[in-house]
Amino acid sequence: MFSSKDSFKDSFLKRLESMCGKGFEEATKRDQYHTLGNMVREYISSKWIETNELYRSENKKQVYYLSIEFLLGRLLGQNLLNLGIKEVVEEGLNELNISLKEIEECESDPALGNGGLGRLAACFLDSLATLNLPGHGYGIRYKHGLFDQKIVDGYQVELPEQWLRHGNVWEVRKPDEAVEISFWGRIETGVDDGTLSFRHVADQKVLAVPYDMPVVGYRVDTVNTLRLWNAEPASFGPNQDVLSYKRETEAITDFLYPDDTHDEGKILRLKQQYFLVSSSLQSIIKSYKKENSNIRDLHHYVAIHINDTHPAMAVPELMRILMDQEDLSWEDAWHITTNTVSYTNHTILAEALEKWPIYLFKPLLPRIYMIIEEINERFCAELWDRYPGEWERIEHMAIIAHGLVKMAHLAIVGSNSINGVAKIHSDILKNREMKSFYEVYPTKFNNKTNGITHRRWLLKANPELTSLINDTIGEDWIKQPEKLIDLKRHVYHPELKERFAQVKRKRKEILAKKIADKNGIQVDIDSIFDVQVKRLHAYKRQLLNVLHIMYLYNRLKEDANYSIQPRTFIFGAKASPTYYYAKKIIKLIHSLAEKVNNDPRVSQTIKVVFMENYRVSLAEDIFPAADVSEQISTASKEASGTGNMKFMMNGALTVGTLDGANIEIMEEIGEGNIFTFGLTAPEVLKYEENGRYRSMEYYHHDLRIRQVIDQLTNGFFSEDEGEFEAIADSLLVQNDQYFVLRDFASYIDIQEKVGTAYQDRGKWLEQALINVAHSGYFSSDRTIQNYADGIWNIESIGVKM
Ligand code: GL7
Repeated sequence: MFSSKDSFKDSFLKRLESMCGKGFEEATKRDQYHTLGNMVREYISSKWIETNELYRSENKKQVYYLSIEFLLGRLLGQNLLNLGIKEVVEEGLNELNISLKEIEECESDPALGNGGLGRLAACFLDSLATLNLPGHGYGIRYKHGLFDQKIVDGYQVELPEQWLRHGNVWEVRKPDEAVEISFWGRIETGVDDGTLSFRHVADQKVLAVPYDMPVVGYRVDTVNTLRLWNAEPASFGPNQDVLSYKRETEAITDFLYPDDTHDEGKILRLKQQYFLVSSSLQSIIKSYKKENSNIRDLHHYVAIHINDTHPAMAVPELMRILMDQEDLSWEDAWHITTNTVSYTNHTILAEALEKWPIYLFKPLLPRIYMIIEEINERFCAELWDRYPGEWERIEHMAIIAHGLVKMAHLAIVGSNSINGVAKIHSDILKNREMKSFYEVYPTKFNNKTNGITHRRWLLKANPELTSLINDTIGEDWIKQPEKLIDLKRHVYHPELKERFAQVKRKRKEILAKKIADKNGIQVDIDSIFDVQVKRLHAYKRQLLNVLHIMYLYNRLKEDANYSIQPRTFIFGAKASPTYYYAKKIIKLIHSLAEKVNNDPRVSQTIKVVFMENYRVSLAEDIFPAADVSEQISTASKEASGTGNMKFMMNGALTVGTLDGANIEIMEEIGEGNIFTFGLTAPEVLKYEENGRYRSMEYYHHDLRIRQVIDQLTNGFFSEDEGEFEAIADSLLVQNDQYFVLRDFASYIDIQEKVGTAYQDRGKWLEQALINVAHSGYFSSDRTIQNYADGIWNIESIGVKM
């Protein structure tokens, strides 16, 4: 049906009629979307079946990537591109007077993740399939993904997201592969044939029903699987409160927790975690046993990766299955478990390290708790042998202590590999945060610097730049992104620079139109598009960006001769609904935008735009249009960042601290092609240790700082002078935890350099192209190959149709 545009048109029209029961004329855009989506799904299915059969027959090692989030973004466009049928479809639709782009916009943007961590998981799936690696995702089919953000009078309001409202063409429900999960109840211990046995009784059962989604590799026949679990009632008993049981079970998969990096200490979250882990492991073991008779070989055929600590219960759950169901001894089960499980740490923020109170954990998951206790006792005994008498050290490293279960400790002790997500982050793990564990397990720790899929963030998001690259260096880079470096030989060619400038301009126009439509703000295409898009968090320091804009406003107001390169400051960010400070920052950006954009003179030089409801599909419009990428977290706090890579790949120059992957970006492109500023990580960590930082001194000694901070509370922005008091307090009363004032002067300086640099157009374009040329290293294909070789020990399996 996709072999030529005529046969496509034919099938499309027939299918539209049979599916929607309407003629072509009456069909809506959504009908067209559903028709096309179904055709593509059907086209995928033969490859999907073939891939699964091949994996079964080859019986080689496979990896299962467990993640509480997969931030997929829309799939139609990406699938068409990966399948190599986008052109046929687009041309066929054009002849029917239908725009593919408009059809694509009918697809909801599945937001089953909060930010970087969830999006990383989605990029990894794309790379696994493209590299023909046998690797599958396991996650949760949240009925409501991350909330939709509405801005009302400058305030964020959250609305439930409804991605499933019109169905999901990509998923296949597999009720026959449902499994049961047990919560609550108690454990009865008995003796069977002389060995201890454990029976979970009086438990509440929940049914986990899988919905499988195909993960299509780019121009290969591999189609892997993303399995998302849905919670349903298992069975109804005679004396049961049917309604409350139904409500309680379904609640498990109703909502994605809208917290980014914070650990949400809710029992429902704990239920979600065990639900994901238990259903996934049961399903993995079932399919393993179909092909393999000896459970003792599991780790030779199966790798289980836990994405952060949310699925850390994979360790005790695998132990439970191996001991209670497969009758293995503790020692054998432990050997298999620790050789199967590997773990990625994504943050060192203390508030994000999950710790569960025993009083919640133990009643909900009695058998899992027992097993964790035993793991803990054995681990502490080993520590005692190694460090006799060092109680404090052992208490500090224990998995259970002070009434809490520490999930990171469980993950470290129970897995064979622990990796950070950028060099600096992995070093901080080894030398500081997890130092004591690194001493005990030096060989387990390693680094895997994050990556992004260039297929979404360049090919799909920026077809204009893609064509330009193809015209310049051919198409090999698409399969081998490191070959983007070939572009470097050409960056001084005036013609390439000119064409790149045109591409950028076109993409700025597209974004400017969106801004005009949505925000009613006219922005200047010739201004620098200076962008900060990411979750709203104190450590990411949107506030530093805001204070700089306030400073510019003041200068422009006070000095009629002050002249700078015009700039459009663009923000996009969701704040966790309960994060008071973050929501105030959103309000502050809006108040600032109001002031700046409505000032007849200042607005000719600078503008401020907040783009509502930042999400994957909006990001695809923003990255290609950016000139400047703001990566200004307090050094040591952003584990890696991945937005930084997406900007770079689209030819934006970075203004950044020496944090996370910014450092590796600088190493790749050279110090002359990035604008770095601010404290380094060792400097921040030293301040934190010695407690010598006094933000008040900066307030008193720097007039620019004093002016902007005073403006937060003197009625400059708002009749309600208390509106931004919490922000001012964070900087002064609470001594500025994230060193905003400490880095302020250096940020102002570097921003001035950015403005000047932009005026040397030729050089700027070269630098932008150098960024693109070096971005191949940050393809998630490189990252995934590193995981495959260094952690999972899996090989690619060529799928031949
Ligand atoms: C994060 C980190 O904050 C971010 O720096 C990193 O790029 C990402 C993927 O590794 O993981 N950790 C985390 O808890 N969230 C992230 O985005 C939510």
